[in-house]
Amino acid sequence: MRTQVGIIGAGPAGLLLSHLLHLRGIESVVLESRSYDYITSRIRAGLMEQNTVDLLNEVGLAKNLNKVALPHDGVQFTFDGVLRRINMQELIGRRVTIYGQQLIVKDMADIRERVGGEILYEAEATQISNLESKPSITFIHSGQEQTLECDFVAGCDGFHGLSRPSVPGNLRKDFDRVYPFGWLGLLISAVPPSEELVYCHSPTGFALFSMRSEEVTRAYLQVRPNESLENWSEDRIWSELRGRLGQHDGLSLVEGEILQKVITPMRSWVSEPMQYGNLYLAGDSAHIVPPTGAKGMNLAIADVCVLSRGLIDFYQNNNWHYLNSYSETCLRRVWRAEHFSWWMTTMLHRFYDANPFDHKRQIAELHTVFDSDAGSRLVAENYAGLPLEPWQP
Ligand code: FAS
Ligand code: PHB
Repeated sequence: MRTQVGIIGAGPAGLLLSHLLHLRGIESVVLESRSYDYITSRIRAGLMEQNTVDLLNEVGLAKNLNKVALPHDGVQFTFDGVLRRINMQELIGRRVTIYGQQLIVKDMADIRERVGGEILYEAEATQISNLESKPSITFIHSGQEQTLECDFVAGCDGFHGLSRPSVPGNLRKDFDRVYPFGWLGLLISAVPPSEELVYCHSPTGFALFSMRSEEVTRAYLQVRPNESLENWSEDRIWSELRGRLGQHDGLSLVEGEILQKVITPMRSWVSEPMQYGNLYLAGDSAHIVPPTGAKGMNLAIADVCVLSRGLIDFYQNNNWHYLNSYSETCLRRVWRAEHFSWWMTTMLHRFYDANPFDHKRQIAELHTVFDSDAGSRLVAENYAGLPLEPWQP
């Protein structure tokens, strides 16, 4: 098999890149190790930045999103017995939108299929070769080992993929921060406590109340690291959700059936550089953020805009400039998102080894940020998202 751009991974990064290249007549093949049903039903990210939604509208990927997504002007925070709301629309003229990652993945996969895009499901890439000349990807599909020859490889295969390890270890620098807690993610058949997201700092730990629709709550509870689900009975879950939300006008916790519960660890991670030879890493293959800042999926989309512009400029104008500066361009925004995600995480979570001074200092930091317009504006600008690079030259 041969194509212009070999894309490993059909997550938000891989599928968006395949679509953008198609819009400018550039061929690609997407290799995805899982099935279509798996990737279009996996519950993961939920919040989109304004720039992400604008981009999806610009490139014809927002038809279903515009029908069912939930746009929010504001976001709420509870701490130290108070409830604070940041009105992003009023402060900076931008908002955020709730639209489950599995939905945008389905939208992109279906649109690619409709226009004849080549996505091979249950096709696991096992090796990338000749990265400094004409690369090839070896993969297993239908029990057969096959090879995809290409000009470029886009490593969109997430944190556990093989793209990042294909960058020689002596050329790669990894930056890592593991947090001393995880999140218990819950999908609950119940009306959310508020129409907007509520981030809660409490003496027994962090909680987040998001949603997937007006009748389905997506909630998260901070848990100890390496926690097991067996320790979280339904009674304990409801007791902690209620306790961490607290009593505030306008917020009411409605109980309902818990449809799913999963524990995920929390870490910050960046691997530099994000390119080697004709391999370009985009999304979780190059970086991970704690989900407190809701940056993971948005950052993957931001990387793809930079890579798409570089590839289009190469094929249309034989210009290498944007490809040569790909890693440097992406990392400026990646590190801003890493900082914001770290800041929101350390401000809002309880550190189990913190002493009384640390607890009081943390409360003071929350008041410093959320009692002031300047602090609220800073949170709003980063939460609603920084500008994206153009996706085409
Ligand atoms: P993805 O991981 O989405 O996609 C990579 C794809 O590559 C996968 O489909 C995988 O099957 C495939 N793949 C891997 N190895 C392969 C190989 N060898 N061959 C072929 N295919 C291969 N972000 C948020 O903003 N908010 C959240 O609440 C949130 N919750 C999350 C919960 C979980 C459990 C996880 C794991 C992540 C969560 N994230 C969240 C982060 C997540 O949304 C990512 O940022 C986003 O999926 C990144 O997209 P991609 O870079 O496309 O990687
Ligand atoms: C979600 O809806 O899954 C979500 C929203 C905001 C976050 C994390 C997760 O910060």
